[in-house]
Amino acid sequence: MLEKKDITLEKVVLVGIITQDQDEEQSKEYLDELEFLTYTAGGDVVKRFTQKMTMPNPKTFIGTGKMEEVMHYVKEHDVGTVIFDDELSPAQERNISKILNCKILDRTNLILDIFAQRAQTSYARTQVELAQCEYLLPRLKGMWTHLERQKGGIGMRGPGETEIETDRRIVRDKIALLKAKIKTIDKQMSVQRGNRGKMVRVALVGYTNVGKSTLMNVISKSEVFAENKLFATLDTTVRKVVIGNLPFLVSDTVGFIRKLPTQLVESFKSTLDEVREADLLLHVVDISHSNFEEHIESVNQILDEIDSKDKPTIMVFNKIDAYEPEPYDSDDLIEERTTSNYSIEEWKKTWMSRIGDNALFISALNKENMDEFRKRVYQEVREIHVTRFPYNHFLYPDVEDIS
Ligand SMILES: Nc1nc2c(ncn2[C@@H]2O[C@H](COP(=O)(O)OP(=O)(O)OP(=O)(O)O)[C@@H](O)[C@H]2O)c(=O)[nH]1
Ligand SMILES: [Mg+2]
Repeated sequence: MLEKKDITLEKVVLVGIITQDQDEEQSKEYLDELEFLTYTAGGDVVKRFTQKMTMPNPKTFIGTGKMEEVMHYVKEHDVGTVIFDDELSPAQERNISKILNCKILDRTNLILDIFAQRAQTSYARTQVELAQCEYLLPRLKGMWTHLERQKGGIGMRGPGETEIETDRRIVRDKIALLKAKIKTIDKQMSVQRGNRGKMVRVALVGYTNVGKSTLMNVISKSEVFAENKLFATLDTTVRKVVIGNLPFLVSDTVGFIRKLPTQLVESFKSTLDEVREADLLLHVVDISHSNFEEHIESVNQILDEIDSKDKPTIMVFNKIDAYEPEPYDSDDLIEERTTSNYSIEEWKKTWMSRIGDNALFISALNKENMDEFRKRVYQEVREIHVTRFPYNHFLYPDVEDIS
């Protein structure tokens, strides 16, 4: 059912709004991320439109005048897809689609599409398909029916294509079927997880593209796929890692993102079981990203949603090699110095100082500070390990003595 094919770059226009709780700078960062998502999905952003408004227009999301501007641009430049940064209601989507006469997607849609492209195993594909069906269900009526659906491309993968004209009931049946299929696989997976015995389980979590898979490869000498695109990893990989004689399991799993569609969190619940059942979380952060604090916040929110926010956690600030504070002119009396001008040393004195030795600063790419990382993880894992196997405590030396 899911299509997986390479598509040529299609022309895309992005639309976002600037509101009271989302100022211009934030809006720009969100659109930057949306552009990265679009690129990951195989699109080429040719223009962005933003509008300041107190609240979105219930009919067309942005105002009528702005919409006309977008319409002219789309016509003139032969744009195939317009992507909105926020979730559109089914009615908004219909209205806008009529005015612009091209494919209309929102952030959720785009993320679902990327997941559909990237799902490798039958399990991941089933989960994505379920999320797509759940997203589609309330939107079935009259969605894009006036458009040619044969074109394919971004947002056209998945159940929408064939079932659009048919009954909602068919989609509902399909949802039931997919859920049953997932349940069966879940059972097998939970048995597998059970077979791993009492070994300590560590999970890498974090925003997408922060370097989780790269770190996994460094510590486990495995070959997990890592690349500079969002959601490179969808399926969970579990590897045995040994530090100073002490074996434990590390899992690398799907990255999180701001406004991760709830349908996806729902259907990826079992993938996320790996996180839920972990003894220790390594929360990886890309400190070179200007928005990393917000990323931490989004990740914490999702951890909360899957009941995992109170687990022992080590914060791993990665990509220190790429961190560059914005230059600050100390003679400048107007512009105040902000956190964007901080060096890493200064950052360490902020809220980060409160996490104490549960904050590590590394570069997985250049293997910087990996010794410190290994030692800290060893210490933590050992502490959990000896509670389970008290009789072989002596096997594991103090952290100072491991090589
Ligand atoms: N400069 C720098 N780049 C890094 C570092 N670690 C990872 N990267 C790069 O960041 C990009 C993303 O790395 P991944 O390991 O795929 O990130 P991920 O967190 O697994 O991403 P998803 O699976 O997509 O969620 C790749 O291009 C890596 O080469 C680092 O320490 N420094
Ligand atoms: Mg990855």
